[in-house]
Amino acid sequence: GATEQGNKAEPEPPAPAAAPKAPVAGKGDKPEASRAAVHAGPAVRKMARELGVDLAGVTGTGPSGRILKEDLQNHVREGMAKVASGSALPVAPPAAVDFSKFGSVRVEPMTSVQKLTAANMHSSWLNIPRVSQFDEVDVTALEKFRADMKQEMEQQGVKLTPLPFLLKACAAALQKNPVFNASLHPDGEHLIFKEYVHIGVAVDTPSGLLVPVLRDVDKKSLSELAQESNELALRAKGRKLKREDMQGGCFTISSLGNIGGTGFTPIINAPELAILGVSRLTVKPGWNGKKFKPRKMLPLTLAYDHRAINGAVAGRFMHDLGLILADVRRLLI
Ligand code: CAO
Repeated sequence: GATEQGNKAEPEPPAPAAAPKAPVAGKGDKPEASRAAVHAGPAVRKMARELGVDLAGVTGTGPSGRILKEDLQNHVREGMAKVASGSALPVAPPAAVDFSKFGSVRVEPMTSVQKLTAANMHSSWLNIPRVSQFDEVDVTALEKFRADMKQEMEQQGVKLTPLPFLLKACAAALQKNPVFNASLHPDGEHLIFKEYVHIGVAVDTPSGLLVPVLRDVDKKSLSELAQESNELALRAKGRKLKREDMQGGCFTISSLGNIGGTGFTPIINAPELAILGVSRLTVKPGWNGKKFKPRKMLPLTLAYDHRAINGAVAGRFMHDLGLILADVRRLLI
């Protein structure tokens, strides 16, 4: 799933001077590993012990993710509010198991990106009633056109992958089905429709998953989008993205097409309402009424927030997307 948005491309916090020890069983209280991995001063640790709070579950807002007294207070306050409203859910705790009893282990700190992704994915998973819808789109003609254009684009230094076509097709489907380009209002009584079409793309980087956002996708050409997505993916991989580069998305595309798999169910990048998962295209026999012909089929998953989007609209979104990807000349109309 995707992602963390608005994450600062700040340098990773330095590794602790002494490598955290492997968990030691039988000490009675919280696991050694979670104590060693958290970044907090002695006063905050003391307060957490008194309150019985595991600091591993507290999000730090101080420099390099350091947990401040206020963070601990907010954590307790939020917990109390959840209990009071009856919405407290059992959380999947970090395992308090001494794995070293079973074989050698290595404990490594998570990067700031990984920690943010973990928090955002958990929150999205717990809070959003998500539906995932699957389809397969015939992209034979698109792939032929892409192959024809590839060399010409390469001469301009641009690698033409299926991504810009997906971006453009999503932008058109978002405009045709505006509820997909909206967010729920915090008052729970309104929808906020966006009149711009900015689309995030999940990029796998050594420090974790980053989601740079391409702006005004509806107004850009395929070659502009190809160039921009090449450049953003490179900057993401080199940790050169700025905070603004990852903000303002209306929708996200998560493509595992170059890696493999027949399908997956991505997690919504809230406050967006939907995400498109793209898997690897395969050649399949397609019946043309007389005989079977080889067709290039692209598997897609559309995951959406059922609080705001109904199945019928999602069906129409997928249908619109399929029409464009099957015949990209529709983008000219
Ligand atoms: N099916 C088959 N091949 C595909 C494909 C698909 N759906 N999508 C891309 N490819 C091909 C490309 O065409 C290219 O091959 P050619 O050079 O022969 O044309 C090759 O795969 C490499 O593509 P790429 O990865 O360099 O470029 P991209 O534009 O497809 O993707 C990006 C860019 C940033 C999406 C990708 O690099 C990436 O990081 N993917 C992982 C994202 C991720 O982790 N998502 C999971 C989130 S959920 O946890």
